[in-house]
Amino acid sequence: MADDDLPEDSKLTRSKRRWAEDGKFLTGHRARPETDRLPPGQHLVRDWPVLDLGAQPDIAAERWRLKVGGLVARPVTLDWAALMALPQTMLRSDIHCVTTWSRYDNDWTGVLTRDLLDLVEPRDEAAFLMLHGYDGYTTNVPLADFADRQAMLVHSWQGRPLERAHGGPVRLVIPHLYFWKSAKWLRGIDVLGADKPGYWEQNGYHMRGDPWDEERYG
Ligand SMILES: Nc1nc2c(c(=O)[nH]1)N[C@H]1C(S)=C(S)[C@@H](COP(=O)(O)O)O[C@H]1N2
Ligand SMILES: [Mo]
Repeated sequence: MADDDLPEDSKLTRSKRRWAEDGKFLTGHRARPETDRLPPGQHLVRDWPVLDLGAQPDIAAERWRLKVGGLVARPVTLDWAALMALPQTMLRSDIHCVTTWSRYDNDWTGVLTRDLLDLVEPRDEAAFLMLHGYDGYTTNVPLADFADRQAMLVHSWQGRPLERAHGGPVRLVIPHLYFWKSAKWLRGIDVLGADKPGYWEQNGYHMRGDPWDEERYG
């Protein structure tokens, strides 16, 4: 059946298929044996360290907004109710921080970045994103990494609301990249055609940050 015959609500399916054909979602995910679970140079911790620029914004869920704009067909500003109205997903994943700690088996609840992308529909030229936190933090990420199957906008951890210190009410989690890419207190996403460095990237950190390739510094 030709694309033109599809009903209007199949537009998203169509754009997903197109992205798949373009290889936009091919992030090089490899199935890793358990012995490869810990990336090189990392050690395991059981607690969950807090790392940020020092100011932890106090954003009540009712006041929280996420503005998504740039190279998208449908820019949106989500509030808490709109986020909760999107499909909710639970995923377990590991954290790898560039300061060498890793933490296994974090149970996250939230919205898959793919479900957000379905809503805003990135344009063909879209290739990178800049993520903005309420504390002024920024970090850049390729669209393909943001769209990874395990990446999500998270509001709960181990079944409880995400603590303010860890980026509550809503943070990003991109488990296959170093944790500095996972912006806390998420308030904005700019979809861009070209890459540009965020806060840590301007200070020498790697533009992509793959832990298995030890992309720590640029
Ligand atoms: N908004 C915001 N997000 C941020 C940061 C920050 O300073 N501000 N720090 C990053 C860094 S360097 C790390 S290691 C993780 C730490 O998250 P955690 O405090 O929940 O462990 O958040 C990342 N996201
Ligand atoms: Mo970090």
